[in-house]
Amino acid sequence: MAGALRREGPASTWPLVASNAEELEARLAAGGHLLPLPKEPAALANVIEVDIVDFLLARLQLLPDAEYQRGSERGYPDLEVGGRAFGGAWHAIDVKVAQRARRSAAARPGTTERTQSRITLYTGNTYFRHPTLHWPGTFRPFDDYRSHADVIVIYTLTDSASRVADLEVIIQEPWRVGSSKRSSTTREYIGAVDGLDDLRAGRGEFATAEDFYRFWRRFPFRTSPGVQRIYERLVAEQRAELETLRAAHPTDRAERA
Ligand SMILES: [Ca+2]
Repeated sequence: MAGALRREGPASTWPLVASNAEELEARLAAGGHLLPLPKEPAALANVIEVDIVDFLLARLQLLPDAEYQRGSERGYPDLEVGGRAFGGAWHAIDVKVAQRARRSAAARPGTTERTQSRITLYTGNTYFRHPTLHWPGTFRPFDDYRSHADVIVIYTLTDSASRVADLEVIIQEPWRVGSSKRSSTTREYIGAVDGLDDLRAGRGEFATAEDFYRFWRRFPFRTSPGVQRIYERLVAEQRAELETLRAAHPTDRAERA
């Protein structure tokens, strides 16, 4: 991902011939065809995330007996994988892109490198809070995943067209890098620890996954009327489904009674 393409450059020369990727980039830059990617962190993160999921999908295509699908823009997860290649169960993979904290001066020894802002692990008041419900924007209830993995991508913001330098990829289970702080003061987001060494080592604030889930499922997140309505609908649907199942298997109920 080298930049955004402008079809007519101020210094275009035609035909434009290149024999490899580096040459293509140099020619496009010389012709003024390359515009920088957005600098705004959420917009840039989105471009990088889409590119990384594309890369993972291309690799998954080569894997026999793998099933996979890309998640929706605002849903969870970004990608799910399953099939025999993954032991038959579904696994959630979410991509998080974060900028290295900017510095005004060179790093002093002993200073902790951080992300510019806290990575968001999950939205706290919907699919995460109610893990047995099939929430909109998700493929299945949260608890139906055998595992959750985050692909965390750290970059340094530059003035180049690609905007990105020193890309570092860290893979962690979300709870392992969980913090007890939110990643936004206005949205219902669960935040990760922000020290790069802690992210690399999986050194979050919780000793176990259970501790992480217990803390954040009790967290007094705000619930908007819209979210409350969806919750009530999903609970009603779940109840109706249960009753249909019971009606279809009356013996189960008799045995239990
Ligand atoms: Ca994501």
